[in-house]
Amino acid sequence: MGYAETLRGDYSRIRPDYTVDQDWAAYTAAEHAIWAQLHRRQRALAGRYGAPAFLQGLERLAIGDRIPDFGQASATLQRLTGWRIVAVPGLIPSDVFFDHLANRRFPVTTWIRGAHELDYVVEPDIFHDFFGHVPLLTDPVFADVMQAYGRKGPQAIASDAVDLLARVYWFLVEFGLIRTADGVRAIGAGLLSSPAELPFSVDALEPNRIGFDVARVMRTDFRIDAFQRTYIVLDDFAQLLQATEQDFAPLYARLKGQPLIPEAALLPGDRVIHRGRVKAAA
Ligand code: HBI
Ligand code: FE
Repeated sequence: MGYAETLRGDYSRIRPDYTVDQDWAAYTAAEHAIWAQLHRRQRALAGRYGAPAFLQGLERLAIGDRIPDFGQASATLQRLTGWRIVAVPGLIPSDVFFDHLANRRFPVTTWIRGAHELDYVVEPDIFHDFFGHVPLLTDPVFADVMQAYGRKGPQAIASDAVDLLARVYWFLVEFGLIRTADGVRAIGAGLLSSPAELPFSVDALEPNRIGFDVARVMRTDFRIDAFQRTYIVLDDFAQLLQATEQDFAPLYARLKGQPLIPEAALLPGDRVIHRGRVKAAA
């Protein structure tokens, strides 16, 4: 009991699967104005720092200056990748979250942050969930990654390995980068919805950027209250899909109980990726 008591959304109307109605007509003009402000700023930054697949998703979903209607977005997603959006009041239990993803339903929070907290909110709101996460669900390969992640939930719960699995989500789905012909670009929703960390993740000299290795990711510590010290860089989405579809049981057995790699550490086997332009292979 008490799951919702410390959380910010309204959990009084949840169904057994923690979904609610979006009730789009109930958003006020002031709430749409906050969305518009966040959207304009973040779209401009995404044009420079976001991955091409993310930018294409913004266009395909016609994300604009009003709070999106989940029904309309779901119709577009259904057509492109078979996903749909379900409205939730905020954070939901892990097993329920995994089950939605496993069935190609992406939970999006209904409430929007206030004008006094435009730069950062602790819990995900509709701007983070929708602007940050939903565009990449229009990409067929990334859409399969998200379902594969959800399907891993029950085994991770049974093996007491949710923390290992959740680091894949953290380092890739929330804070991931990808190589492009123009240099590294952001794919993570935590980056794409953040005005400060998005440019930092791509341009700053301080953080490590290392090539993707799923065991390395599962063993790496992270912080939730400051910019990341290490970003993981994908070669492409197929690399992540292949990793996420493998059997994690041997990995869990090997990694459980091992100490975490400190968040800023570099290891001998790490593939360090320069933040600048990636040279095409000769
Ligand atoms: N609930 N709404 C919401 N959004 C999340 O990203 C989320 C969640 N519940 C659990 C959760 N994430 C993580 O604990 C899992 O990815 C492990
Ligand atoms: Fe998120």
